[in-house]
Amino acid sequence: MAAVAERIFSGVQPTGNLHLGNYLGAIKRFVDLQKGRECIYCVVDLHAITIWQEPEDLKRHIREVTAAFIACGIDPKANIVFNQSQVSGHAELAWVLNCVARMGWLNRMTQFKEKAGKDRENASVGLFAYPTLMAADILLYRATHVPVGEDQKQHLELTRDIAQKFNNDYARTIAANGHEDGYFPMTEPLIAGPATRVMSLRDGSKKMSKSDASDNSRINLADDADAIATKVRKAKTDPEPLPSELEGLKGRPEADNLVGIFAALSDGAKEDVLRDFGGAQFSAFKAALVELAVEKLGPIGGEMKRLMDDPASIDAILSDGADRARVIADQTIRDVKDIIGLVRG
Ligand code: AQP
Repeated sequence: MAAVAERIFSGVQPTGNLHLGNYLGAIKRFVDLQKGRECIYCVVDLHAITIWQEPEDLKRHIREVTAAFIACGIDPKANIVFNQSQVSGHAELAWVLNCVARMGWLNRMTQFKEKAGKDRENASVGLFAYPTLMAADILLYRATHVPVGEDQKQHLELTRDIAQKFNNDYARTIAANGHEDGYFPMTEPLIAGPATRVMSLRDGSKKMSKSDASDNSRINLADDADAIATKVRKAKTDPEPLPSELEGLKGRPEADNLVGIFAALSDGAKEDVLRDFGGAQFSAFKAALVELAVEKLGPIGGEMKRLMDDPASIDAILSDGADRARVIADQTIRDVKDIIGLVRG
């Protein structure tokens, strides 16, 4: 079976507090990419349990990410939207890829080092193997492109290394089973735009993150207009007015971050924002940013709440998506078994 010409895959973890970084770095791009392409968007719940999740919270967060996908504009009929644990192929292929990936490769992953912190001995094995599960998510659908934020670049490079090694190790049986040019594609990351790495509103050197202890560090997709306004007004800045040229943002991480957020929310570039606000004080710029953020995010939060009031409908969307994902995934698992020499009934 030949690989499809272009297939998009990406995922978001249901770990709560979906934020502006997740939206601008990932979900907004999922929406833009869906036109005319085959897109598979996954709530990666098996990734979430690599760190402790309260069972009741996890269920709610799985539905919340699904609601966010739909509220942001992803069409679950035209695309495949589902949660990872409903398609067993993810875990099956992850095991195979664990046997392809090398310890040295995983030892270099910076996200594991950041998330495990100093207490590495106490981190779950799943957290260490997280990147091979991510490779499995992508390769299970032989996806050609993956829209992600900047923080996932290293994991995408690893996915390519794993795909390459699999294709090399099994070149003979891949060809014998009728697959030309290797079995897995060399998946391309899609990391573009002015907000591929949205930073904390409290510290311009730290990524905006769900797990930051300070809620004021992030704008949550579920925040109402008042919360958005308060957080933007409290966002850390410096005493200088905004520059008129990109060059002037160098060494000013907080200013750079707010300009990037404005640009992404207005579908423009940082240059456009500086053309309009160069020389302005932060008080004026922040007021305009609040207005824009409320205009763009307010309806998303409202729609998420509406969808969350009907969990049965969300579950039906996930179930339908999983049925359609399984058709592709099962074929890959059959192919992989044939390629690596496992007997199947
Ligand atoms: N700050 C960010 N800027 C741009 N993109 C971001 N993403 C995450 N944070 C930013 C992108 O969002 C997608 C889904 O992320 P995820 O939930 O699967 O995992 P994550 O990257 O671990 O998210 P967080 O918020 O940073 O969670 P914690 O605090 O648990 O570590 C990905 O495409 C990611 O690049």
